Amino acid sequence: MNTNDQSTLTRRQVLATTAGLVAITPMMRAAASMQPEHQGHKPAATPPSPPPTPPAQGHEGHAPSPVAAPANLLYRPVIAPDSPTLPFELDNGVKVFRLTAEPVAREFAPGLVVNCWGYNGQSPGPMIEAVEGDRIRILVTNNLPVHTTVHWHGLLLPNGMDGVGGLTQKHIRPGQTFKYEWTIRGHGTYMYHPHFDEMFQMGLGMMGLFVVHPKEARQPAVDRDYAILLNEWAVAPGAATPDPTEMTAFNLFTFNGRVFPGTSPLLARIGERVRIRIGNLSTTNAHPIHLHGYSFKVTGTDGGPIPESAQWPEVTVNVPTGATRDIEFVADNEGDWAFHCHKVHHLMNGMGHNLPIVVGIDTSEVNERLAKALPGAMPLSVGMGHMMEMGRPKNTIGSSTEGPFDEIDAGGMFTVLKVRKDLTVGTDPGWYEHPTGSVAEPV
Ligand SMILES: [Cu+2]
Repeated sequence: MNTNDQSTLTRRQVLATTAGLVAITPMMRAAASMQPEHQGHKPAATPPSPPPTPPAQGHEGHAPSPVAAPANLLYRPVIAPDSPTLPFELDNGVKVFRLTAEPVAREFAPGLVVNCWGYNGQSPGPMIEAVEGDRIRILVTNNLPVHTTVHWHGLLLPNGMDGVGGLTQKHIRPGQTFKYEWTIRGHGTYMYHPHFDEMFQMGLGMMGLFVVHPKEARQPAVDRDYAILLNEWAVAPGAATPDPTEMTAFNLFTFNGRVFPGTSPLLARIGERVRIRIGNLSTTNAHPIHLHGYSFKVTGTDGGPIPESAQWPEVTVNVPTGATRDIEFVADNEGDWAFHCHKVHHLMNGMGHNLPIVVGIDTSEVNERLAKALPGAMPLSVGMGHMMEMGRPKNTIGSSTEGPFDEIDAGGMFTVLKVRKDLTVGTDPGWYEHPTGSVAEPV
């Protein structure tokens, strides 16, 4: 299915899932097709999943409010690449969101599908987007075989809405629906996740982004507002279910539940101001996220906006687990710029961990014996050609992708910021065409 078909399907889903409560405007149509979508989510066969939620909306100009409601709904929608935004209904001025906790199958990239737990057929769950001062109601239905709760991470709320199982509320038992309702204070980039058996439930992928816009747009206003949730997973080669008891040896690292080359690019036109919101709910690791070609400023955390006088320039922002960071820059440097975690193991897709280093050693005899004992095993010293002959365990992918010049040696937490003079709405511009004489070459 190509990108355009996806956009059409998506708009139909918007209409179907919101059943007349939300008017779809021409601006929203343009916006919905702005960012190419991978749509990797595959709802599990059992239990039945709700209809797929629509993808994040785009941002060609200030999108008018999708709902006939107060003027404070005017905001530039955030795009969470490869992940949808949760639609809502209005009930007497209260924004009503619905989350269903359930098992889901998530395609991390073509050839790699992982059995997760998540919300509304997604891992991460759909992004919740609201405005400071909103009265919100979130109805959480538990379609898991175990108890759960939802904690609204970083949000300033009444204690009884904080979602800590046993401490501030009863557990949500299988089949039950709980109501969380409060008036939003503060604004920024937040997250949500269970606060019952966190190790198990978050290790299987239960988490999502929660963005709150200020009542008055922050200045300088941004033209593009992206959001990415970081997670790490332990999925044994050949398996499809993560091991949530793993504490250190993770082998898959995702941006919004996708690994490179499955991650969508971030797009910007020359001169646009770009914000990228980065949240981390990994089990253990902080992720130092690095952007090439730019100096940016960290403008906010899940504690709120950082005053301009306290911002300093960076090219890498470390995002601890249980924290968010907003970065901003003006896209004034054309090209295809790598955007990735700087822990080098987090740029690999599941292969090569915990193997002895055998560079420089003649391993031919060892390899033959290993191949007999462990068919499909892949010693580190084999070349790419040899690797293809041996094949790889099922449900695993490599960490190299054909690029415009040579193979790109990356997987995991990696994507590309594509900055262009011109962009066609809804279309990936392809690889950057460098001006003659501007590329490093042999002499
Ligand atoms: Cu990392």
